[in-house]
Amino acid sequence: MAITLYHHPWSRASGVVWMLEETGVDYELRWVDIMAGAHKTPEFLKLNPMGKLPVLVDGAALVTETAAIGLYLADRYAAGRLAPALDDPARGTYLRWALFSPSVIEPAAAAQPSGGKFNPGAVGWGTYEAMLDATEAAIGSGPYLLGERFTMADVILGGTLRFMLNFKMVEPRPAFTDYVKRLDERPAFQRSAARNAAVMAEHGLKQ
Ligand SMILES: N[C@@H](CCC(=O)N[C@@H](CS)C(=O)NCC(=O)O)C(=O)O
Repeated sequence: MAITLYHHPWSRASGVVWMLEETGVDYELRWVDIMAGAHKTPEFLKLNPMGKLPVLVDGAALVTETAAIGLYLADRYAAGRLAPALDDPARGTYLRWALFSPSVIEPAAAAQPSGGKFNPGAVGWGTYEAMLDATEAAIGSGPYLLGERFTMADVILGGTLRFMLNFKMVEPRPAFTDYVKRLDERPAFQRSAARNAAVMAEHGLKQ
């Protein structure tokens, strides 16, 4: 049975298409018309009580939260390739940066416009500047977060950075733009972009 991704191309589900393409599994996209509120219906709320995309269903497994979906796919279908093995010391670095994305990069960037009124010692994301510096240090000289080795952590963190650079939510440091440019060249990313574009065209959405 194919994996089903509840999808809208303007949502984080578009990044999950990249995860699926990197993983190399069969999948189908289920259109969720978020502009018409289809993600707030009782049926959808049974899948994700947050009323948010993405949602991935794989047989009896139901996964929400973009980073969790990436980690699930890599462990389940690409262990040792997109996810370091359980006994590989690189797994610590892998998990660290995969989870840094939703727990530090996203909230720090979202909190920034409010003028940093939070106590950096109490909130998990510290400060916007510390987040930028730590992200830059994680990328280092690259090409990927684990050096020469590309993993799902790059899809998770790189996907967040791409989105935030596009919407000017993080400053365009050369380390960030060069890293995202490298990721954009990956054939799996290009296939995902084409698939998302095809859904947009099918539903008459602006690219
Ligand atoms: N923490 C969630 C966030 C999901 C999320 O905010 N999804 C947005 C689209 S990118 C959404 O469905 N928004 C519609 C809404 O909240 O009404 C994740 O990482 O997957």
